[in-house]
Amino acid sequence: MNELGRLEDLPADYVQALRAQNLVPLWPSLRAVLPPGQPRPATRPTHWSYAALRPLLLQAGELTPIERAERRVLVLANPGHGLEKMQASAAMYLGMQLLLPGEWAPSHRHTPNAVRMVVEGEGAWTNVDGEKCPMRRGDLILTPTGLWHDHGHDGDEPVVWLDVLDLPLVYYMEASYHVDGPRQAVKPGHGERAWTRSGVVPMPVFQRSARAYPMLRYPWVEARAALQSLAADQPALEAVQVGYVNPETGADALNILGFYALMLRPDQSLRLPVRSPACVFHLIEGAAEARIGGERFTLSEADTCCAPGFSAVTLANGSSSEPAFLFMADETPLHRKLGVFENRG
Ligand code: 1HN
Repeated sequence: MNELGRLEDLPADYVQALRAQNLVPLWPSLRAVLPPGQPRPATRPTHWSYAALRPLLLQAGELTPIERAERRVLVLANPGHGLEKMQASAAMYLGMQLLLPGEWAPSHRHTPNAVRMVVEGEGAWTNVDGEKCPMRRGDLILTPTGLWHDHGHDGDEPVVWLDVLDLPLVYYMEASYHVDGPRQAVKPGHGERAWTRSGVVPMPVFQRSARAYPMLRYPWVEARAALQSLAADQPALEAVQVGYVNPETGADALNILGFYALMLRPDQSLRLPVRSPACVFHLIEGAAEARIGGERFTLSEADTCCAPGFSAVTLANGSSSEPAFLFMADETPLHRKLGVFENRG
């Protein structure tokens, strides 16, 4: 591979003449935008400890009333992108959101897609498109692009959840905006209970649902039971993993990011394939260790970490008696749609 000419090799007045015409020579930057063999991600393997962030999030509850925050969130920012960019990876945003008893986070809708993974507390709900979704630990709740949503809390303890959004991508595309709206009424007649049995879908008078996002809440009790059934049914199966899908189409639950739950058997160590999308791991239950590239993170419950694309990842259960359960989010649907998805095994 030839060494390419540098900007400093060019006469300063020539570079100035180019700049005056809004022109830039490609060759000094060609290797940076097309590195050899594989990308050089800005995303760094990063670990966010829940024990460390929880008191800071509760402190935000004292410092900033919900009316002054709209959404009271501490963003899990990847230092590789610069903290102010609020990115976990190229396409993923992560935040821990706190709602206190009696609080209400007002109704709005926006172009980025969001999901909530509930971390702790009872009594909160989110209303998405008129569906009042109870928020319980481990539940995954979709807030697809364009749907109205607000959050309320009828319980008596703080509720915390992890938000995952495709905000960095949608913002980069200059397609990110929001609209405020009035409090949304609860519409009767739809809810995840109609879709919780795999293989059968609601079909009133021979019609399938026409809704783009028929199922908004994926209860943890169901996903956890599915993982345990899968593990029991296939004792030799290494990757005990389920994906969150649209139950009408079988496609990914959302268009841009993918969501999965994984069970590690006691003492299990699982090497994941090296793939192009970045991936986020959040420990719902148990104890685990994540080895990402050369880094090693010990995950306690509610801890979150991220792996850049093209990195080697091994997940290990830290317990010899109990399974560990992880929630994962990644950029696979985006990479597949763009035709840049790679699995290098
Ligand atoms: C948002 O609307 C929520 O509705 C949470 O709870 C986090 C981060 C960036 C932009 C919009 C919410 C968000 C967000």
